Amino acid sequence: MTIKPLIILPDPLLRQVSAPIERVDSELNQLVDDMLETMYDAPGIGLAAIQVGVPRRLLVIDVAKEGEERQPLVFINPEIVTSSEERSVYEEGCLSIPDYYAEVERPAAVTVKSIDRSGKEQTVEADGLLATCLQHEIDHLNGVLFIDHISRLKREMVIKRFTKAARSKI
Ligand code: GNR
Ligand code: NI
Repeated sequence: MTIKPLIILPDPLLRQVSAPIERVDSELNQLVDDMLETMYDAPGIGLAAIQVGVPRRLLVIDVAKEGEERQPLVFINPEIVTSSEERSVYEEGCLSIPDYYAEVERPAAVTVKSIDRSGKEQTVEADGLLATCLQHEIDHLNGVLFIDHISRLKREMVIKRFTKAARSKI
């Protein structure tokens, strides 16, 4: 298992649309293990493959509370099949936009169809933090970031700040 470096805003990779996974094999499961280790190390409650530079439709999530047993979830080629009319607001953050947080409104509950790490189809009905996290991660697979759901002024300020920071690191 390896902790992989995280892709940070404004890296254009974060805007790439990830491609479907064609084979669930041991190589893919190696990537899943690396992503879980990277997520736990960060620490974060979710991670999309593109955040470690791999443009494939794969994400991992663990929304277990601190001190509770780990509950790693793996979603391959996930699709939202239903979204609730009800909305909920969470303060979101993103490992690719470190130390920036903002409230985002999304459907309060979603049903997500995907493949698990053994290659089996799974359907997960999620609400609460898991529903928000699933939508945040599936957005990543489509090149969408949580700052795309806030005001344009705030978004442009964040992008400007990270662009300046990246420039000063070269
Ligand atoms: O660690 C994370 N926390 C979080 C909090 C609220 C809503 C979404 C998230 S996902 C984020 C990790 C991440 O960037 N995943 O892409
Ligand atoms: Ni994120």
